[in-house]
Amino acid sequence: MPVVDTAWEEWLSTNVARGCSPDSMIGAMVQAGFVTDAARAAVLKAFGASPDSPMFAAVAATEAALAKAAPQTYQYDEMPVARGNVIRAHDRDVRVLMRCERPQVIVFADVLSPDECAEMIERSRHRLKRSTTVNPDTGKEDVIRNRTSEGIWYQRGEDEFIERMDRRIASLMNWPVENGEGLQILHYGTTGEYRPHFDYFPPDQPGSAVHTSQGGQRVATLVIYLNDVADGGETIFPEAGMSVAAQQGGAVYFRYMNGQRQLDPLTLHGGAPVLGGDKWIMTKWVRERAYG
Ligand code: PD2
Ligand code: ZN
Repeated sequence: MPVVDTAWEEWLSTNVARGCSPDSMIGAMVQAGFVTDAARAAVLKAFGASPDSPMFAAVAATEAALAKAAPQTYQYDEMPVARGNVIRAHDRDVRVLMRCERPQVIVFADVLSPDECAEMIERSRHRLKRSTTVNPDTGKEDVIRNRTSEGIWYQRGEDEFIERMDRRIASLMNWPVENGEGLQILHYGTTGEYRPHFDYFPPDQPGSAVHTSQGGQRVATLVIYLNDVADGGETIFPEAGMSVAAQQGGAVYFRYMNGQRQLDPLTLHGGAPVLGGDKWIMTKWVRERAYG
């Protein structure tokens, strides 16, 4: 980090004499690597401004306006998921295949056994109905073209089998089981897809309030693949240039809300069109607080 040495002192006095504004000089020093506090102090000293002078107040006002106007960049804080290559998740060892820091994505293998995947599919097959998405204006569930799949919801802890799945997933995500929504099963036939979207409820859209009133915002998702997809059907992250192939029992985790409640736009994601065979997934969304 630079310091205010004789060369910087000369630069400061020259720029004061040239009639430069304090804001432009502070900006130039920050660009050169100074922290804002140090740059501000050096510039105001060069102008001979005392803390109660109008120049002090004017600089503070400009900084406040800039901070408000600038889009806040998402700060990547620590993920809750445990470190290591194998994670003990409640009753099962889950293998980690890949971790990405920006956006925060983890790919797992063996979250469910082949028998558990088959059981989930068989339980769901006869209960399917066409999936809906949330209309951002009204907050109501709409059947729309963006999501060509059929799905059902299971209540959290609905029976012993579902409860075991809920507990394993909560342990893997390292997030309280009470903060999870009920599991959702989705089935896509050939050509079925889910166009890119965010799983969080956009804060600037009126329909979101209905959904966040209970449990708050969604913070992370786990998509578990219940079958091998013959062709296509990857989970895609277009902003990150990444895709995850659907492999039975495997899963993709992604986290989009940090501890400061910022939301990560790099988690834009979708389900690519299924080109051969069909695709079954089980999704868990988790909230900030207890849900349901
Ligand atoms: O089916 C998928 O891979 C997928 C893609 C994007 C699922 C979801 N989102 C979801 O359930 O939110
Ligand atoms: Zn999604």
